[in-house]
Amino acid sequence: MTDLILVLGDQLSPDLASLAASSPQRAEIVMAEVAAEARYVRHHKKKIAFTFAAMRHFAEELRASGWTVHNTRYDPTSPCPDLASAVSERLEQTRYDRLIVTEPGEWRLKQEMDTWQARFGVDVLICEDTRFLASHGEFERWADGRKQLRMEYFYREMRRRTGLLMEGDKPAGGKWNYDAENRKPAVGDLFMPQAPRYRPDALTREVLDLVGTHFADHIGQLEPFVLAVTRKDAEAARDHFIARALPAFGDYQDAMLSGEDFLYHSLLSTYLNAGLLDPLDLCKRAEAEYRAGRAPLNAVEGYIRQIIGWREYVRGIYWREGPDYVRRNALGADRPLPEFYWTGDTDMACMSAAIGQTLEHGYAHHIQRLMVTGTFALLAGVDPFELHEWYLAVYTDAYEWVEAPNVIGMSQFADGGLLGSKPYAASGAYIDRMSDYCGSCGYKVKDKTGPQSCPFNSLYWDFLDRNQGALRGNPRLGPVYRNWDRMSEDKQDAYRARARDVLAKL
Ligand code: FAD
Ligand code: DLZ
Ligand code: SF4
Repeated sequence: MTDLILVLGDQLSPDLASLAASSPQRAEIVMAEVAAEARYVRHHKKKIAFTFAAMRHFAEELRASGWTVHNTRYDPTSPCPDLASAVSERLEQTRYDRLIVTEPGEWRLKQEMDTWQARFGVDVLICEDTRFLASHGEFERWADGRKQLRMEYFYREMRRRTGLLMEGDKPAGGKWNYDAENRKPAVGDLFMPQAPRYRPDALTREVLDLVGTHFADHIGQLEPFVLAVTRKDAEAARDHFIARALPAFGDYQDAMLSGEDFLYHSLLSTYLNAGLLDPLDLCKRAEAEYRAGRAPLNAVEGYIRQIIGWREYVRGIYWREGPDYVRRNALGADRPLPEFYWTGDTDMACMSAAIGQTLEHGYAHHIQRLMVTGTFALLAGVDPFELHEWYLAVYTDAYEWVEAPNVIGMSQFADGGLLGSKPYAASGAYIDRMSDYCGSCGYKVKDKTGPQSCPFNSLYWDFLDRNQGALRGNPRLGPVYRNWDRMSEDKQDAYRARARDVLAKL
């Protein structure tokens, strides 16, 4: 046998570059469920179960296509607790001329793999991950020499390159971006799409038993487990979204509603990131709905922008900025992450809802991640690295390449404004406008200060006050600081005092 191909838990794609670099006649595949990957953060139980179950089903899929696959199942007493030892064990058992991998999605593994050729004494071929639309080189060429790396301009390049929603060289409908139409608050409605549920088969049940036994110390609820773990079911989830939710995706993209954990979101990031779905194929299917008159342009453009725009752009930033990106802390925030992020046990209705559903499903949608749990941590001055580890652990779609720029950059402004021109700081009024949470909250969103006032209100001004050195010169915050300056000293002190109380209770 000439080649050994290592396939990782988020590389479950038949057209993976490392598979295309060899063939079933020349290569064997190794896949390994290992403690190091399952435990490097306290991953949600559903995330571990999803990964192991999807890996096992993919191993079957590969075998059916003629590949020989060695997939080692998780065993807490295994002498191979990490990927390197799993590879090394195979190299000891059989002579291979080459080890082939597709580059991983995190710096820590990439740096390790760069040492493998010397360490194992075998040629190592690390293939670029062609499942993304923009290669590293293409992103670098776009970014080099620009003063600001604005997602919007990158996105337009991607529209031109893919031809998605283009009429010749013009954007469909005459505008590139229909975001302004996508900020409607939602109202409960009996006909809202229900998230699809997939019944675990025997292979998945074995994994659920294993995770229940060996990862009881990890966070989150394991059951009910209804995620798709096969390509076929992930494709059914994709078709369900396109038929049921896509037409209203745009209108309610930023909305939050008590008891409705998914609204009109696609719930497909977990499948996209693990390789069960192909991003370009998904976007083409969404575009076809617009062309057929079944979904409006604001919905389809908004959806496609998230995928060929944001998803590709944050990945470009992650690899461009290097392994220390996750340690950036431009605002010097150092508060420990409040314990209630791990339990959901807080009187703030918005935080309790976002964290509660995160612990239940391993899922919260974008505005909950950005404007609820993210904004609260930003305002409270939570250490961005601790927060990053939380986001990486709790979401079933989380890998550093996509999680870190969203947390360190977009949500916490810890990279000093690479991703966003100003921090996503907001008072309770934003959450009140976009959700129905405040109606059932013990705090009063209209109260600015005082013991019942919404914590977001005083923390907002306290955050701006505390961070004047870093933020006052930001042109987009000029009007906000002018409002602060116009306030009486008594009012400013009342905000500071209430913020002190809130922070002391954390
Ligand atoms: P939809 O609302 O249906 O969006 C469609 C798709 O667009 C998603 O499936 C996703 O693939 C892509 N997308 C949308 N927004 C982004 C974005 N900002 N960055 C990258 N892709 C995007 N996304 C992850 O995939 N993994 C993460 O670990 C992750 N962490 C995040 C942390 C924070 C603080 C924030 C603000 C956002 C994070 N996101 C992350 C982006 C986004 O919240 C999720 O992609 C989305 O909520 C997934 O749910 P969905 O599939 O229903 O998305
Ligand atoms: C997330 C995850 C988990 C929980 N377990 C494994 C595993 O046991 N084996 C494996 O190959 N991959 C796993 N993964 C996904 C990896 O962590 C992921 O490939 C890296 O973080 C790079 O993106
Ligand atoms: Fe959240 Fe404040 Fe509204 Fe309560 S009042 S739900 S804390 S925004």
